[in-house]
Amino acid sequence: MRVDVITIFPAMFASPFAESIIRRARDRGVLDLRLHDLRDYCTDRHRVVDDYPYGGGAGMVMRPEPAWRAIHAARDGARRGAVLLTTPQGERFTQKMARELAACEQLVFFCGHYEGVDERVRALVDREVSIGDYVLTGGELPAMVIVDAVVRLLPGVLGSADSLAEESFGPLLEYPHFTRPAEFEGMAVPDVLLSGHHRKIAEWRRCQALRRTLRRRPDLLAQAELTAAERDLVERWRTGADEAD
Ligand code: 9D3
Repeated sequence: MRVDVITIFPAMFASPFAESIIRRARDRGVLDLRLHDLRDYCTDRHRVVDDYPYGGGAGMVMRPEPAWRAIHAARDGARRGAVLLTTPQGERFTQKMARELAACEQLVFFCGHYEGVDERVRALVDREVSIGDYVLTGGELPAMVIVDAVVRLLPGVLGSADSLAEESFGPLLEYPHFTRPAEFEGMAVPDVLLSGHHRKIAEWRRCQALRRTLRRRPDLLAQAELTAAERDLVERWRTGADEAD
């Protein structure tokens, strides 16, 4: 996959894109990542990327000319792809969207800044994306988050153990994890995990996952495929006075 990022802060991407999974994807040639400094697409001497809003008001607007030139320079028409604008007005990013984007041959990110981008730039944009309802300082971190979520889905990026984990990614939260030592700061690992009884361990984990999901993310339980017995269990927890987890 080719990923182009258009930004006024290209240096922000150096470390996140040079470590861990993204680095491995680049080293293996699965990811061809290209950073574009928006200011390089200015034609004025001072490389100005923002201007005052027509109609007045607070804040600045990203000028259309450098944005337009940068997107045209980045987009490779021979590849099936999408131009994404990171903006608080965008559609909420989800794992489903990550899977859709992972099917593209190219993604071009235009990282929003200031109060926003001149509306006419949207003629070149396929999707506007937000990563959630909190206020960040710009669209760079959201672009990194999206690239991270998409690239790990590309074939050949994760090891086989991680890929298996991806396949089993369900609508439930994960069960609690433990490693050695069996007792730590007075806290013991649950006996069942030391028992070697695989069926009981699987049952315990499923039960813990259900319980956690009910307590922390009841919205997820609605979509989960549960057995009749599991539904009963959840119903008893819901109506009973169980300890929070
Ligand atoms: C005063 C109105 N604000 C809109 C909610 C202005 C504004 C705040 C923050 C305009 C831009 C920004 C910078 N944020 C992003 O560009 C951004 C973002 C975010 O702040 N949260 C979650 N996802 C994203 S994607 C881009």
